[in-house]
Amino acid sequence: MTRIVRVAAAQLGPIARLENREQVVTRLIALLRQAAADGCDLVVYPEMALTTFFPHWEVTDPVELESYYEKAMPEGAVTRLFEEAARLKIGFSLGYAELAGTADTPRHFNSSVLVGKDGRVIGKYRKIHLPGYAEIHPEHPFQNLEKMYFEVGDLGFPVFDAFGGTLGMCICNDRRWPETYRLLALQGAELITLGYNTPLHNPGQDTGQSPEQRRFHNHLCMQAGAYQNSSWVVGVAKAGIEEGCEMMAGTCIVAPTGEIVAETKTLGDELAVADCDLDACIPGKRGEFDLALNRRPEHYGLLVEAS
Ligand code: ING
Repeated sequence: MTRIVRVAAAQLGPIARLENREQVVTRLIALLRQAAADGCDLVVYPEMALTTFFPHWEVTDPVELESYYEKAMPEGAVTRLFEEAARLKIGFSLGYAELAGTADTPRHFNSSVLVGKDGRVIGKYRKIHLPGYAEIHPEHPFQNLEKMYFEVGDLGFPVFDAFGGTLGMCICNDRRWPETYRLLALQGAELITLGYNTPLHNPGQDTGQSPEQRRFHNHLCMQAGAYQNSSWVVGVAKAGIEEGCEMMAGTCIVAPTGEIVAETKTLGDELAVADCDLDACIPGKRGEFDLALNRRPEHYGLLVEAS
């Protein structure tokens, strides 16, 4: 019996700074209903899919800053998304800014949850590779202050038994690091969901790459990760001009062969859908990339790491 998961990569256009949760959730539910009509099992939303990407500027008002974080998942208007998903019997992954810890010691993470067809949270991931910097660069047209607004994730790279297979999550900059995919693949990951908010121009870490090179690198890192770990990769953008910052699209679904099998065409709210046969991972996992048989960390010399 094949293990096919019909996946919708649910790209979002810009989320304005003043767009409230009700308005955003209405957009997410519209995509959810479209995916359900297409017979999808799983919808993958972008990184920070509930708010504007506020690390792009210094937020001086503490009340505004606090408003961007979810104190529970779900809470408030977001509950409506969970209820509709359960009604439609469709699962989803959702990126959001998480407030954790206690009132005395609050903690802030760039997180994502995986939710089953029953509307219950299966698992959570907290972004480990935070790009950008922790201090303001006034000379930049916009910032990337993720190191100021978030802690490094403390949950590792967990995998979850769900949708008939083994799934993992990562977030945005994580996709540029081969360790991300390998650590998930070493635990058997067959489908990796990730969302991203990626400017076409990234000051501070800008190495003068052209927009074309940034778009190329976006697909390169996901296709390589999928191929080298024989896993499906679903990469979903928040795209368009968000509060003056031009964000790339490039939303795509990548097969375990590294080939892109579906991608979006616009910069707005749009689905890219594909049937992801989890058994398509097997030839690679039992052949070229049989990690137990062919990978040799004990012979890598001084660079050998724990994993
Ligand atoms: N954004 C970007 C990303 O990794 C970036 C930061 C942009 C890094 C361009 C390098 C080049 O896609 C987030 N949110 O991680």
